[in-house]
Amino acid sequence: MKIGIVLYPTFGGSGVVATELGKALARKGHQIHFITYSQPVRLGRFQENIFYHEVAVSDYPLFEFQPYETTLASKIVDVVKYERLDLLHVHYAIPHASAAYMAQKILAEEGHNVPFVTTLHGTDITLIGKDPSFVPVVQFCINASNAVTAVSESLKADTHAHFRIQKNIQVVPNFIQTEEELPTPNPSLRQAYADPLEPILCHISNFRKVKRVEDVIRIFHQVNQKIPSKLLLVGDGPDRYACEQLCRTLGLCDRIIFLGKLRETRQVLELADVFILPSESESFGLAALEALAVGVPVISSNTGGIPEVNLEGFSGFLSEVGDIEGMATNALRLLEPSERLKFRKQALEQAKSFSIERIVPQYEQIYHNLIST
Ligand code: GMT
Repeated sequence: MKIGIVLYPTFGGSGVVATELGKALARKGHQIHFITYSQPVRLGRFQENIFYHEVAVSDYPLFEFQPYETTLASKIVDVVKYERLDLLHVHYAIPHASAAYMAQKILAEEGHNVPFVTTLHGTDITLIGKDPSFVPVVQFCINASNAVTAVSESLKADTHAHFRIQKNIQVVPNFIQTEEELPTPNPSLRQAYADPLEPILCHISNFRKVKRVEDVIRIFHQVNQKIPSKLLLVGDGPDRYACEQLCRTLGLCDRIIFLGKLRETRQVLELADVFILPSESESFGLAALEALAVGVPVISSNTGGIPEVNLEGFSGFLSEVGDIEGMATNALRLLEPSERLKFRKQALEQAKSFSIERIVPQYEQIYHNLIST
């Protein structure tokens, strides 16, 4: 099939999932056309069957706000028409579903029929989407999509709670490449960040309020008082400054390492003993799944779709949002020498239920159903 994937090219989970999906489909022989405003961070190396179409927004002084959605819709029309795409798969409803809808109508006028699948990722529904200034368009576009998927049962339920949806929403969870065996961390890299007996805790996010990164630091503070450890923080965003301040206040500057944004996180995750995800809201928690896939158990909140990914007492532990004490106690449980290997193996086992081989065919089936009707 020839598939157009519309996505955010950034470090956010929706862009990562869309890019990894496109790469996996390309390996299976489909022709993939990524459409977005800059090169997706996970696109990486040159790969057969992959094409990237950049949406360049002109900077006209007349516009106080440049009309990205209009430019995107025009680009989609162009790519569908000249690359003869069979279908579109848009990731994140705003504004990708409405741009796809507009493109579909324009193409229909010219005799091209192109169905589009909308995948809901989370903040497009739970944070931004339900903002009254977006509701009519988001609701309309979800219903107008030819197929709709959500990345967790929790997100599906949230979508029904916030919008009047007539369309069937199919849950297709996010996925990950898993290996048979647990990886061995690169010893010289580990040595660069921690002494041999010091555990490494890790957190990866966009440092937005919803991620509660200050909780990560407070949890780490308690763990570090019992077992001297290191904390690796990956990512950047609005709360980074406050987090750096908190490290200074708690006297943890020599224990916490801010690595900033990284295109590939696997090598860092491989160094970790525990991953912390205390989010306020999370439709899925892709970062937690990426940790599990390298055998790193997860300490998380029990919000949104996280319990579908992190299984209590198996791949890690879950607590109420804001329960710093509980999360610190659970992290210490995972660091017990007698527990470590068991949880590492269970983490990997849990990740395998989201393996790329299991999930990608579910999207292919949706595509087949659409183009054969
Ligand atoms: O994590 C974020 O805030 C970024 C956001 C995005 O749209 O890229 O992530 C959402 O989609 C990811 C991929 O499906 C999910 O794993 C995240 O849980 C979800 N984020 C939230 O719901 C806050």
